[in-house]
Amino acid sequence: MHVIGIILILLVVALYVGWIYFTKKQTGTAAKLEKGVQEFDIIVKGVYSPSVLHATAGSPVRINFLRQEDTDCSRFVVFDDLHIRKDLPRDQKVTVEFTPRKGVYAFTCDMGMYQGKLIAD
Ligand SMILES: [Cu+2]
Repeated sequence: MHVIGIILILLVVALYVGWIYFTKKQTGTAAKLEKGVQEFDIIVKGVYSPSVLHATAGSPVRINFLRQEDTDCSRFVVFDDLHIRKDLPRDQKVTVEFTPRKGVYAFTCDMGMYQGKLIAD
């Protein structure tokens, strides 16, 4: 009986630690606040960096993309759920603005090779 109790306690602790680890991994890069707008700067070069953004739902977000490469792959950034597709000319800041609801907003290049997401909660 004692053994089962100890196993149960260990299981609960393991689940708790796993949950903390999981939610921490999901957190992503925090915004800098500019007059109430949650602002992010993303460099597009081989990947989106940062690629995971963490925002507060219900307040506006501004994502600034700066593409520092010539490869055609990353020429466009697409937010499928929002029906946003933007051209990213090299070395020009391109801004995407929206107000997220609670959820995850994925963004990719046209072919889905570059991947990023904004998590709003
Ligand atoms: Cu691509």
